Formats: sequence, structure tokens, C-alpha cells
Amino acid sequence: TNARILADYQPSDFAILSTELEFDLADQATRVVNKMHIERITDKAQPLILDGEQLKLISVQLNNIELSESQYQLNETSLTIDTEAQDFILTVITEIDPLNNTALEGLFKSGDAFCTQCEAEGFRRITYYLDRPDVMAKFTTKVIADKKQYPYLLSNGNKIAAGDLANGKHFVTWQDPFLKPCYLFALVAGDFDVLRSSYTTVSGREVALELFVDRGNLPKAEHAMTSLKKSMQWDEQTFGLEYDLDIYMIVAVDFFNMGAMENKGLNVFNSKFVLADQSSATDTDYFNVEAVIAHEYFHNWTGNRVTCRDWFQLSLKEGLTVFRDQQFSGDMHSAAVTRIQNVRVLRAQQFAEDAGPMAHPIRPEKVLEMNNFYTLTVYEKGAEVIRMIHTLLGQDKFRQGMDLYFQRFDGMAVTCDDFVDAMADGSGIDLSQFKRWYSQSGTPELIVKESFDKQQQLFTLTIAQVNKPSKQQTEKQDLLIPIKLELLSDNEKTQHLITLSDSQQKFEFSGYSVKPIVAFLSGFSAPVKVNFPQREQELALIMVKASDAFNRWDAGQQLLTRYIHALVQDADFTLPQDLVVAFKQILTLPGDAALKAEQLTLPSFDELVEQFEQIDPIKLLDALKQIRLFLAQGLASEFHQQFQRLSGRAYQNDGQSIGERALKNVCLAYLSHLSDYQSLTVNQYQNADNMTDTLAALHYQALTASARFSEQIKDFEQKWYQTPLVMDKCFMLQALFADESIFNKLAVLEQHPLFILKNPNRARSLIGAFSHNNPRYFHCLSGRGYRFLAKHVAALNDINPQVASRLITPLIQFKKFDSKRQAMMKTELVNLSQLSNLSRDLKEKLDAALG
Ligand code: DPP
Ligand code: ZN
Repeated sequence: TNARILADYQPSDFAILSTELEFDLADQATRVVNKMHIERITDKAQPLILDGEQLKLISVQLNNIELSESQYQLNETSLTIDTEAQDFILTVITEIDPLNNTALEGLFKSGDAFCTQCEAEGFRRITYYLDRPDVMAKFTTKVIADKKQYPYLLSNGNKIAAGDLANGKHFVTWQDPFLKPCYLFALVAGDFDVLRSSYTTVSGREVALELFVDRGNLPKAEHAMTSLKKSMQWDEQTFGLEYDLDIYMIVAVDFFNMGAMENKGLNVFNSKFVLADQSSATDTDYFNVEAVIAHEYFHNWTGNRVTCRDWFQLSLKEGLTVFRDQQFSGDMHSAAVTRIQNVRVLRAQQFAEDAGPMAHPIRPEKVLEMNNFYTLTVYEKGAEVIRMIHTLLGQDKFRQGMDLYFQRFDGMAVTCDDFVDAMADGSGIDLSQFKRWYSQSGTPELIVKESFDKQQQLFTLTIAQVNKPSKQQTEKQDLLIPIKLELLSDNEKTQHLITLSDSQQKFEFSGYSVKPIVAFLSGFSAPVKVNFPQREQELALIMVKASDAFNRWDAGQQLLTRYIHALVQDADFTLPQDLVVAFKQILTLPGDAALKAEQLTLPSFDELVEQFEQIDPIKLLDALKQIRLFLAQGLASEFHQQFQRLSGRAYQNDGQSIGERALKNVCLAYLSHLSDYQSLTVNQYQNADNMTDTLAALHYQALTASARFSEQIKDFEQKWYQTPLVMDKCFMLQALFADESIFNKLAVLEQHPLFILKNPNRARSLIGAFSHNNPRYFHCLSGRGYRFLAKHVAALNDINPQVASRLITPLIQFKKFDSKRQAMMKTELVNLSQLSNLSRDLKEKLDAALG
């Protein structure tokens, strides 16, 4: 269990030309025959070392001759074969136990179905193999299983044979014509309902689309199917990328560590990102289903056709594919609101990661457990880095770069440097300094100063970048930072794109008789923090005048943030009436409802924590509460008017209706804090004809610890007892209950018959929801919140280390909080570090946090 280092990369000494697999499926003893055609490709006389974990080796044959135990070496993680052969067939037979595979890596059972998850290094839990993404082979897969129980036997590529066997079994053989690394291998066997459709590609090829869901769920699959077709069309239109097999399959399963997996031709999805209908899914769920379907589809080119050389390059495919799915979502919905929501996630969670003990560059340099690096940094910041390239190059040159990237690297396993070089060569724009974004961790801060020379009519911005040294990187370099901005003056607005490359630079703008107002970092053109002390009146003006919606939204958020800071300093700080006036304007003037909803939403606790050092979380929560109440009281009748105007409409699923629902529910959120309006959430719950409204009503009751909550959540539970994805919401809502009694409630919920720690969605819905979204009690000075999380992380360490490792996040980010809390959180971490059987996943994080 030594860490791996990027700089140590060595190409494989062997290539696998073809891989023929045969699975004879059985719950606790699945037999896997793996016949590989292997060729030595370097002249080094190295032995062949295959990766393998938790496998029972049955036999090894070299060119059809069985090897005796003295002819290979076996240990916990590898099988070594000392051969001098240049070109040979190696057949490895192993036995595995899918039923007891609670880590959900490799082959496992999700309910009654068999399925796989091989990224990053799960294939080695299926058979001995060169489990690395730069070893690409042609796969043929024969799946054998009981025909009644498992009528559908699926794998990657095209079906080439099928038939019945003795003892009620049958088989199907699949062949994937494309070379692929084993992390893209997939197998599914089960009984499903299938939604079938087809798509004709731009060049006229017919692609069969098949969506496999649990029996009875067919009506909930329509939205995913529509989303898939939209994604296929978007990628043709935007990037000229066409699908390449005759069939595209998606299977929805209930037990899944991630959101979904882009296996070639056979995506496996967490059912959370497939199933949706009006009564059980919220508008956000609909949005996410579409986005994840798109994300996995887009991987077919950015990930599968061109893949990663090694796992340090993960952002090559993830950053790029997130950027692509964000652009897609922006095109399908409001680009501005999509952008704002992306920025919120980045500021709330990625900035925290970048400031915490697990900070890493988007291309990490050192990894103990790869699963720990499927992070907000690699994904979301990675997407921001691609977005900056898009900004620097412009749309057309970005496309030229992408075209060159595919021309150069189709069918290959490459690096982030290869990608950036292609973008630079394809566009003719130098990106050499820009590459530092790939190797440097941390969130840069921009310090902006303005000066105005009236005589010369010259406006000057002085911008400095601060890249704070960190424990992991004690020296940091200047980055190339694209900054979009708008200068607002009485008679004109001008947009500019400037690039900051030095530690400090001056940018001059001439021809101004009056100092312009700067709407800075339009579109959030770089993933940075900005320190630019603009006057309140200026921010107020940007809120209404800036052309860019992000700027308008952000100016409001900055104002709110200032007041929250003031309240943290001094609880008696008097909030200005101007704030009420500004909010009233947003609420009552015409405009996009979805954007208004964002503008009226306060910065989240997580976003705010990022801006303090060693904050007392309760003080911050009290400040937030104060400003929320101030606005609710100041605008009660306006909120109520809007709420009523937008209530009582029959459910519609179009953008306008979704935006109006969001706005209505923001109004309800404020009103729920006022005693005069307590009946509103109760009535909305009773009358709602869709899950968005139902959930909003219960959510605000939980956040305000409403007396009506327990009765209505009981009703909700009875109604949805048979629907696991909605029961996740039920657990989540209860985990948010903002009252001392939460700890008793949690104790009851842990014992709930439907609360199954082995199911990642369930674990996240209770434990994750409480520790992320109930900060007042998670950070309770009794330490009960921290203990609750630590207890479950310890249990999950044995069951599912990946899930344990994700859930521990709020504990390792202790440095943000006051010393009392830090000490309590550290105590829990120290206890966890003493677990016997501590997983690699947790060990890596605990070492980083405590080291
Ligand atoms: N399934 C994960 C994703 O699509 C990992 N590739 O991002
Ligand atoms: Zn991905």
C-alpha cells in the first residue's frame, strides 16, 4: 500500500491484444475464465505482473499448458509470471463472490441483478489483469447464467451469439470492436423492463437505444431516454461527434457508489440519475438526470475513444466531460442560471477541498487510493480549467483544438499535456504558462485596486494574484488567468477580456470622463476568489446594470456577504433598509423567474465558511438567520403576493414553469420563518401535485423545526414506503430537522427497516445529509454530531470504504472552525485512525488530515 507517484510512470512492458472472458454467474461462486493474447512490447526482460485483489485463483495456463504453483507467484495484490515468451496466450481462471461484495467494486449484486463497476481499479477484483488505462484490448465476453432469473445478459459492444444451455442456463456473447482499457468493461445480468427507442445519427446510421430498469419503472425512464437523444444530437451539432456502435444501453441499478459509469456501449447508472416522473422527482432531479445522461454519453468520445494514460490524468476526461455537460445543460436551459449553480458548487465545496488537507492539483501527483481522487477538484475545477481554455481561445478556435485532439489521439491513452498541446496547436494560441493550472493546487486570490485620472481620462485596474503556499506545495507560481469584465458608465457598457500572467499587472482603459464601475470576472471566467472592495452603491448598480447575469447575481451575493460578515462581528449591526429595497426590486420587476430565485437566495453556509478563518459555526448560522428574518419581515407581503401569484397552477415541466416554481418556493422559504405564515407549508404539502413543491414544503418545515413536520413526514413516508429513491428524500428531510431533538430522531432512523447502510444512496441520504446540511447540530458543542458521523464512517470502513471515505469530508475540513470544534473533530479522526482494518481510502485522508 505505497503511494503512487505521477513522475514514476512507466509504459507497460506488455500489451494485451485481445481479452476473451467467460463468466459463469453464481451468487457466491462466479467463475471467470480470462484468456488473454499478450505480447511483450519492450525489450526489457521483465516478468509479467498482473493485478488482482480478493480473487480465488483456480488455474493459470500459458499457451494452453497449465502452470504449476512454482511457475508463478501469488500475493494479495498480484500474480507474477516469470516468462520470457514474446507472444503468448495466458488463460487465468478465478472465482469470485459477488453476493458478499459490499464494496461495490468489480462484480457485485445490486438487488437481484449482477452488475460491475470497474473504474478506477475494480477490474482486478474480477480477474488478474494489467489493470491500467493505457493497456487497451479488444474484448469478447460470454456471459452464462440461469435463464429465468437472468433473462438479460449484457456486456459491451455488439451481441454476436446467444443460445440455451443445459440446466436452465443460457448464454450471450458480446464483442466490442473498439480497443478499450479494462476500466470500461461492464457486465449486467438480470430481469428488467426495457424502454426501447432508436436514434439516427447525422450520417444516417441507426442506433438502437435500450434503457433497462427494474420491473414496473418503465414510465419513469422516458425522461432519461429523451435526455439521451438530446445529448446525442447536441454532441453532433456542437463538436461534430457521432456515436460509433449500433447499440447504446443504459442500466439503472439501486446499489451504486457513483452517479453513473460510462462503460463502452453499456452505461451503468445509479437509478437516482435515471428514474424521474412528476410525482416522485423534483425539478432538480430532472435536471440532474439529463445532465448525468449527457455526461456519460459525452464520455464516449472524451474518455472512451480518447482515454487517460494513467489515473493521474483523470481530469483529461472528467474536467473536459463536465465542461461539456455544463455547456449542454446551459444550452438546454438558462445558461445564466446553470452557470450560477455551477459556481455555487465550486465556491461551497471545491474551494473547501482546495483549502483542506486533501488539496490536490487537478492532475494529482501522488495517490494512495485512486477512488479518493474522483473529487470536486478533478471534476469541477477541472471543468473550470477547460472553460478558461474556451475563454482564451474563443468558440471557433476551441473547436479547432478539439478537432485536432481527436485527430491526433483517437484510440489512444493520453495525458493532460497532450490535450493542452492539441488545443494550443489547433488554435495557434500559446498555452505553456496556462499549463500550471494542472500542477498547482489551491484557489488563487485576486486583489483588485482601481484608480482614476480624470485629467487623462484614464481608468486603471491593478490586479495582483496571490497563490498561497500550502503544506502540499510550498512554492507556487503565477498562473495565466483570463478575466472578463465590463465597464459601466452612464452612456455605455464595454466588455473586455484581459489576461493576468504576472503576480501584479496594470490594465488601462482610456476615454473615461467619469470613473466607470467594474463588473468584474464576468461569467466567473476563472476559478478564483476576488478581493475587490467596491462600494455598496456600486454593487447595487452592478446588480441591475451589468449585462452579464453572473455579475448581477454575484454583486447581490457580495452585498449579502458583507452584511453577514458585519453580523458575525457584531450581532447588533443594523441591516440597511436599502437591502430590502434592492430585494423588492428583484422580486417585483419583470425578469427571468429562475434567475430571480438565485438572486433572492442567500449565500449558503458552506460558501460563507470559505471566507472566514476559524469561525464559530453557530455565530455564522445566527448571522444567516438574522438576515433571513430581516428580509422575511421586511418583505413579507411582497413574498406572500408572489407566492400566491405563483401558487395553485397545474404542474408543467417547461423552463418557465420550473423557474416560477423555484421563485415561488424561495418566497415560501422566507415566509416559513414567520409565525403568521406557518400554514403555507402545511397547505402546500397537502395540495402539491408534484415532488418539487412537496419536498420544498417539508424541507422548510424541517429547517424551521415546525410542529407540523412529524405528522406530514409520516404521511409522506407512508405514501412512498415502496419507492427507495423517494425514501432517500424522506431520510434526508428528517436529517435536516433543526432542533435538539434531531439526535433522538437520528437514533430512531438508524433503526428504520429501510435504512440499509450497505446501500450508498441510503447512507448518503441520512448520514451525508445530516453532516453536510444540518450544520447547527452537526457542529453542536456536545460533539454528538461529530460522533454520529464518525460512528457510521467506522461501520462503513468495513462495508464500503469508498462511501466511508466520501462521507468523512466534513470532519477532515476541521481547520475552518474554532479551536474547540477543531479539537473535537480531531478526536474523532484520531479514533478512526486506530480502527483495525483501516481501509486505504480512509487511511489516505486521515494521514493527510492528522499529519
Ligand atoms: N462514472 C464516473 C463519471 O462518469 C467516473 N468516470 O464521472
Ligand atoms: Zn465522468
